[in-house]
Amino acid sequence: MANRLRTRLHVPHPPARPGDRTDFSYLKLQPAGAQPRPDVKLPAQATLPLASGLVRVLDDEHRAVGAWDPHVEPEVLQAGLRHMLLTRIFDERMQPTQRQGRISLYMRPYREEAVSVAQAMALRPGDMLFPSYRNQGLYMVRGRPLVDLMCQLLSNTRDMCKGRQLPVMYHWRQGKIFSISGNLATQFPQAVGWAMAAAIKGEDHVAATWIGEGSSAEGDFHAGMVFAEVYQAPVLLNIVNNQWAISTFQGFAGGERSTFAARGPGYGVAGIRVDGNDVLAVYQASSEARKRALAGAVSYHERNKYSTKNTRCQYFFSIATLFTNACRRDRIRRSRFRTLWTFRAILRPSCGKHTECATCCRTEERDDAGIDYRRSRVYRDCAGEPVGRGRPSCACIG
Ligand SMILES: Cc1ncc(C[n+]2csc(CCOP(=O)(O)OP(=O)(O)O)c2C)c(N)n1
Ligand SMILES: [Mg+2]
Repeated sequence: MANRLRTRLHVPHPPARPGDRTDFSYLKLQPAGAQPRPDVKLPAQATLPLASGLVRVLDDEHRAVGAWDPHVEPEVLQAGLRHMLLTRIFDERMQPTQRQGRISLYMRPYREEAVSVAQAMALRPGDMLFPSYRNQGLYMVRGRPLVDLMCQLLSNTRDMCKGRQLPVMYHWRQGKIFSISGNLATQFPQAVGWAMAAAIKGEDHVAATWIGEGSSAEGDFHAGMVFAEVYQAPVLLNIVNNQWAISTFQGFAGGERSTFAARGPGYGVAGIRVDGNDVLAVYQASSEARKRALAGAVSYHERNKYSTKNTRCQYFFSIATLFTNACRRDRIRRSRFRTLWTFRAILRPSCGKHTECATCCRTEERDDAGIDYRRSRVYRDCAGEPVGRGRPSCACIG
């Protein structure tokens, strides 16, 4: 009896606790250009090396290297940069607005811009998108006016959801962006269902969806994967792994011993793990995933981004994609193109000092759009004085 075996419950241990120095040394990375680019019709089970490795194009000197370099035109790169900066600027205005108490709920796309922007640019306008709350970049690429997103966040009279949804649960029927649900991961089976319907109708469109790595622990994730594989639905399934899921780390979602992308081949869905901070890698992987989706094969794609606290992954197939953003650096800030685009070029000037000044959030469209500011609380300047319609930007700079 002395040698009796006893089971032992394993509870994943987070690499750091609040206040500790963040340590991402547990992440398995690969240098840029290290991954080969196989044919898009590679059998799903043979994609395991892609799903366990990491596709990167931009090296540490910001040079594009390796087989996954999409060799896109400079105009495309500039458009991508503009969309990412617009997303960043939008976020940097909305986050303080939420902290001021003017928005009841807000979720940041901060440092995850490339995930949405690059994939939206690789997709076609007819493709249907099923986002999470951090995919504001999709709206930037598809051209939704910022003022519409702001009004939804502010729950004012021009809220597209008419007050029936929480802030950040945007949608856009004309832009083919499905509404966000507060119940995590519901978009996974919804995207698969849309893709199945598209296949029944013989369309040449795919669906794409994004969930966080924490959400991938939901049952909806597994249901979506099974249906996608069984019916070879033309859908790109992305798991965006930012290493955190409100208070818990990725270990509790099943990311302790293998990558999220590696789940794909187990379902019969091709998987690929991509650096989600690498806009070129995401763009190329998404283009290939789209081709694979339309060809009727299944792929599963993960993106991993780790920066200060955030890493993202995504799945796609031909179905699914899973990307992984895995670069510590913030490429937007370091981009040498950054000087091309400033706040002033995109939004109206702010006072420069008072970053929390609500009127600094005003855009050209706001006055023209005929919004009823009386219902919105965002019409005071940083000194607390009411600002009437037509006043130029922040009262601090007159
Ligand atoms: C079904 C369900 N469970 C729990 C929550 C509460 N919740 C909201 S966001 C979140 C964390 C999600 O983490 P992750 O999927 O990694 O996405 P991230 O916020 O990191 O992008 C949780 C647990 C919810 N909204 N829905
Ligand atoms: Mg997360």
